[in-house]
Amino acid sequence: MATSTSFNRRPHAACFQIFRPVIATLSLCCTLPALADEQGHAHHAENAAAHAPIGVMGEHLHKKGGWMFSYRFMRMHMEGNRIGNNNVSPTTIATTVPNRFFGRPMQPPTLRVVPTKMTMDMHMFGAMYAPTNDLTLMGMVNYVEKEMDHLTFAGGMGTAVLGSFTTRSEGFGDVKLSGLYRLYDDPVHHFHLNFGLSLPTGDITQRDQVLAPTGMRPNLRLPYAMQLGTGTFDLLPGITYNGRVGNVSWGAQYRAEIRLEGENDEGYAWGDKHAVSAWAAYQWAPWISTSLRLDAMTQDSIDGIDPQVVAPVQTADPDNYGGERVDAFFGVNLVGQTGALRGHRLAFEVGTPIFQDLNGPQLETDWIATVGWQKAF
Ligand SMILES: [Cu+2]
Repeated sequence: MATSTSFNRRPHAACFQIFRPVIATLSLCCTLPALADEQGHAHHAENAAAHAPIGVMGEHLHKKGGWMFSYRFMRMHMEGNRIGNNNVSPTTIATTVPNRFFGRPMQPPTLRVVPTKMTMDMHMFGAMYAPTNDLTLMGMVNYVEKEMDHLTFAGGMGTAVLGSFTTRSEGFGDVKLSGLYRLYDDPVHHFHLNFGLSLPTGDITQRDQVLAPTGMRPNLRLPYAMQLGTGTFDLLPGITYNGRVGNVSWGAQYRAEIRLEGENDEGYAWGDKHAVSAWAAYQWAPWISTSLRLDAMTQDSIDGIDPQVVAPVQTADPDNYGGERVDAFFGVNLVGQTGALRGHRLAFEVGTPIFQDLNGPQLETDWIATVGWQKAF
């Protein structure tokens, strides 16, 4: 007998939601050349190849006194589970993967609740200011919305499904403050250093109702993946390279997240993360460029444990976090050259993993999309 709590079956609707802004972007880009033609050559307006793909953060500096404001919307869609490189079904997880809390009251020997899908939406508001030609300061505030669907198997063993449920969390994430420092510049090559600090402003005590294998519906502290921040002060070091000759541009960036504390207030710390991105772009006209990007990242599992997160579900086990992933992205940058659109940058980038090796069982990433607007003053 199956019961269901606000279970959403709308993968295609979710897909469409993210492509709607993309379609809007494409229709806008059709109007841009007409505007550019009105005044012939557009002088001094920045062109499309002046920026890296929108999914790359902190990739450019500003001239002394320059300001920039930006808004980015990112959606990450995860569906299905992996252990290492291999796909694993909910039934296999529920009947074979040990529950680390087995032996405590009401805890079955294997995992009996299996996440099937997760979406994460992030609204990112950013500001940049350059006090000197060599230093640009950057601040970013995020608003995060998370949603995770689960299947609950009935009782302590067997393959009968009791029902499904969805947990949700939302709120402001961690505030990030960074400095970008110019290291080397010539007409083709540019290098700068990234150094940032992430402040633990995001809540890590979010709760929601779940469906337990017993049929009860307790309100519990949500597992790590559903919390809004890391809970620790994190160092965000990096180095960025940009190159350009004519209409061809390229770049690379190394970035890391290093936890500055051994554990947060709830007793754990996320694993350190290291990532490398490399991209190339071609500018078809001053108002449009398209890009390809590869991003490779590795992250450790969670260190420590939140004693309030105890449940027969993979996400409650700090060992089922981290792993390695390589994503491939396609991006478009549009920059208005004249009139009211002059200097406004609209960009999007969509990507999918080409390799995933996850400490699991863990939900696999299916696609990531970012749409953004930027305007410099
Ligand atoms: Cu900027």
